[in-house]
Amino acid sequence: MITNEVKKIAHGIKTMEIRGAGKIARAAALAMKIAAENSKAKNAEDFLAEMEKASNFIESTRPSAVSLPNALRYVMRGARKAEGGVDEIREGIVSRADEFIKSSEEAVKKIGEIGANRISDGDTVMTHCNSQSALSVIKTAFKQGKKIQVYLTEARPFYQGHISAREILKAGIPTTMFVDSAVRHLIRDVDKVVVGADSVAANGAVVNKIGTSQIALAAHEARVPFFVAAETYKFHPGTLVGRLVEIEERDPKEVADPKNFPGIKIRNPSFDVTPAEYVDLIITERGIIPPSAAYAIISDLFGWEFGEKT
Ligand code: RUB
Repeated sequence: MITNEVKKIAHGIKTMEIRGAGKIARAAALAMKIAAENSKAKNAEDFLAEMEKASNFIESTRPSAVSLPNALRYVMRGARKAEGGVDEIREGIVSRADEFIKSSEEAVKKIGEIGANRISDGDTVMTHCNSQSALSVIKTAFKQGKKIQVYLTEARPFYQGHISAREILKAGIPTTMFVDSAVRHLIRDVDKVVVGADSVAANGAVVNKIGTSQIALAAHEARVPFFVAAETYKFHPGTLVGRLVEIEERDPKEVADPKNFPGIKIRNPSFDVTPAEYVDLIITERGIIPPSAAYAIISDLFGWEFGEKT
């Protein structure tokens, strides 16, 4: 049932109070759990129809992070696999939602441990936007005693860089922030770049916060290793059958009020695509992979999808 609490979560994702692909996915799983627990459906068919409706409603909030539909499908699979009536299906949904939330939190931690092995003492690490997985790598390396510093962008127009700055400073890591357009100028001071991902395509291309592909380009030119920290639920099954990741365009007012520029058209793409050739490696909870292994991850993890509902 789409309760007020479910609506609140969906609204939170849409307005970016809840943001970042991992947090969005966990919030979606929680919303499904709440929807299942509050359903008044009397039979399995009605219950499943209600859950499908809730899932579609939550999925419609933001289009670029595949972690959202992947989390919803993971939870809904619990319902489809359950045998019996409403109670059994409800239990299937609730347990899969709990399982997703727990394992996705563990994945972020694991990515930190694995990724930290690629950070050296004395490194200056650049990051962009606010990615829990990328920050997990940075914070874990620092906790291991590596004397690192962080360079980070503001991430205009939404300034998620400010969120990262506060988080990194709280961890006690020396931090320098600059405008997004300073990346090419400052990349010469950087040893490694670590960013997160909203979606990873079968060809190894990475969708992440707008500006990521420019950083990758600058890093490539300056021979600075470019790492992507991404849980496997950020890999996009649809890309295996030729679907494209939709790039969200947000309200132009986040950039500037069009009223102040009569006649202007303002665009606000929120994500961009970094081609695989600019990505040195992807740090997943299953280990470090080259972007060319994205196909194998997707077919291994999501192969079942193509025999079922995609
Ligand atoms: C957030 C963003 C993050 C990824 C990964 O964009 O691009 O880099 O979502 O984050 P937005 P995480 O602020 O528009 O949601 O590693 O936390 O899942």
